[in-house]
Amino acid sequence: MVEPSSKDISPATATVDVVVVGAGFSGLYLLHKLRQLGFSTRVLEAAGDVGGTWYWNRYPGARCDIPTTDYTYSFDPDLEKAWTWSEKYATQPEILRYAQFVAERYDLRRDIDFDTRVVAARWDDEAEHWQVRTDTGRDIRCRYYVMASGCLSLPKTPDIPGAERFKGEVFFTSRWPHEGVDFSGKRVAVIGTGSSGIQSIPIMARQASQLTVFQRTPNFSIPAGNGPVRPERRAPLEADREAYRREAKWSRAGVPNEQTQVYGRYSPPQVHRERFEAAWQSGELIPMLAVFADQILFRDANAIVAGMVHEKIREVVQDPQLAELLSPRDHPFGTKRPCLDSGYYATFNLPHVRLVDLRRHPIETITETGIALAGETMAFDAIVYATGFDAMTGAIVSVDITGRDGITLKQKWAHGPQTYLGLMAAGFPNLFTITGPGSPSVLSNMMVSIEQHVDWLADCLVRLRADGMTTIEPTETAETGWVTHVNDCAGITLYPTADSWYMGANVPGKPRGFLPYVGGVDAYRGACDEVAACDYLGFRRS
Ligand code: FAD
Ligand code: N01
Repeated sequence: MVEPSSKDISPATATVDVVVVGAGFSGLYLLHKLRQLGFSTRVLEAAGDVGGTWYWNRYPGARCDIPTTDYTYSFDPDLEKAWTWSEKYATQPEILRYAQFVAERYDLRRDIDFDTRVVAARWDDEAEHWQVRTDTGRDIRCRYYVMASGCLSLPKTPDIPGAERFKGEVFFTSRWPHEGVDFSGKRVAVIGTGSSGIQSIPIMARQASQLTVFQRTPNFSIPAGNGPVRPERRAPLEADREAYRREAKWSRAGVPNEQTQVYGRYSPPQVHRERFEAAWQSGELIPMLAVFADQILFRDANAIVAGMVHEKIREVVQDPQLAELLSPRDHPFGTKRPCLDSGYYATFNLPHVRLVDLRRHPIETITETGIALAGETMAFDAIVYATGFDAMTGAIVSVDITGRDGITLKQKWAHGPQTYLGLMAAGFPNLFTITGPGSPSVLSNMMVSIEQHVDWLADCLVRLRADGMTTIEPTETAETGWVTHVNDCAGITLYPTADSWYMGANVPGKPRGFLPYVGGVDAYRGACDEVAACDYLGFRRS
């Protein structure tokens, strides 16, 4: 075991117990935890500071979509007492301040190399360590290597012809300038109507002289009803914080919520309406995803929810044709991540805001001065790409990770990610992923899933140390079984029917397959605990 003295390690020749890629919420908690357990740990982060998602995504209107009272660390009760969220859904600057507060409170920055991108990592079977290469030219060796590199951290490169030609200002929601952007008096194009577009469009519309929204697929969006944290949300937390957090950990999606037994297809319209309105008024995604027990299983049940959202859109958007264009018809509700908005649909009633339906009028090319459709060319001062991410696997395989026998993870995952429990892959000893493909991850409150993975991993390393062992790797049998289970669970739902980033369908050439585990945070936690309790069943340790 390497001595736990990471702060004294010279990065040029360093060897540590654990290298962690990423200083978002995953990397920060991992560093804190491993340090407490006496493992020397170095975090390598491409950004200039901590925060991950909340460092990069500074676009106007960026907020969380899980209430911040839930989207928060729970590992230290004193930390919980030391921080109070100002709103139901905190803004990006506030969440970033929280990450910075955590980094300061536990003195984490001294073990993080910022502005350092990991480009490659190679397993040395004889020495039983990973050799990690960075873009600064400094290498670092470690026994355990953790990709805490984020599920939504690698922006999709624009796959639109002529994108490089445009001479005006270009922005990506996922890489927003730190100094902010003033669109006053400008003609602005926004491409993309996922969560990032839907959050930012109403704010950009307040500044721009003209705002043109290029929509390929309409998305379902729910009014966030933001404001101070509601008393009914605060009360259970304040009454018994420990019980509340425990309930979250053993819930379906990482937030305490009723597990309904009401089936849409077997209940009367009055029940449909009551349950839908209650969920809609909550302004929260998880209740909206659980109006009926069967809404993600059967199209008829799902159509009840979708139809009522369509009604809501028609109530707000004055022009019926526009309302129809904004109404998703191509995918069942929830099979793409629904959005939370503040005034999104009403924005389209403004005279200077225009919606372009890319299904009927595809972009022919981006030009030096604007965007050309068949038969129409529009001039813009700025183009905003809200076009999303190479989700879940992108950041992992963008690092050239070579495991046992010279096989890269990219090669292994060429037809889709293969993992055991979303934590490890056969052929890649001592490599862990946090909230990786095959785990509940993006289908859950990520804070709960991050903490669960970090705790499991930390326990695993402690057990290896206690047992005098130095390597761990899943067996191919266990991995195949888990992948089958992940696919079987997804297969009984409607999720695979949508062209979503959950399916890898947003990135040209990416293999199609449902990436996260849909079996629930509770079932998943149970499986991970059981595997550990059974002497790491399905893993080979030595
Ligand atoms: P990240 O925060 O993505 O951090 C990963 C870090 O790794 C990044 O800083 C990145 O720079 C770094 N990195 C990646 N590759 C390398 C490399 N090769 N070398 C060095 N560094 C590297 N989830 C929720 O549960 N609720 C929400 O409300 C919510 N809102 C979101 C809003 C937005 C705009 C986005 C994009 C995502 C949101 N998510 C939300 C998901 C969010 O990503 C997670 O909640 C969480 O922040 C992920 O933390 P992380 O540390 O795992 O990853
Ligand atoms: O990305 P997206 P995002 N031409 O992939 C369109 C989290 N998040 O950054 O659907 C034209 O959802 C694409 O169209 P289509 C959250 O988990 C949370 O918005 O592929 N259009 C789509 O409309 C979220 O789900 C929050 O047809 C193109 C859009 O761009 C995830 O991050 C806020 C195109 C991309 O939507 C990703 O959200 C932000 C092309 N070539 C993010 N390529 C919260 O609210 C893509 N599009 C907490």
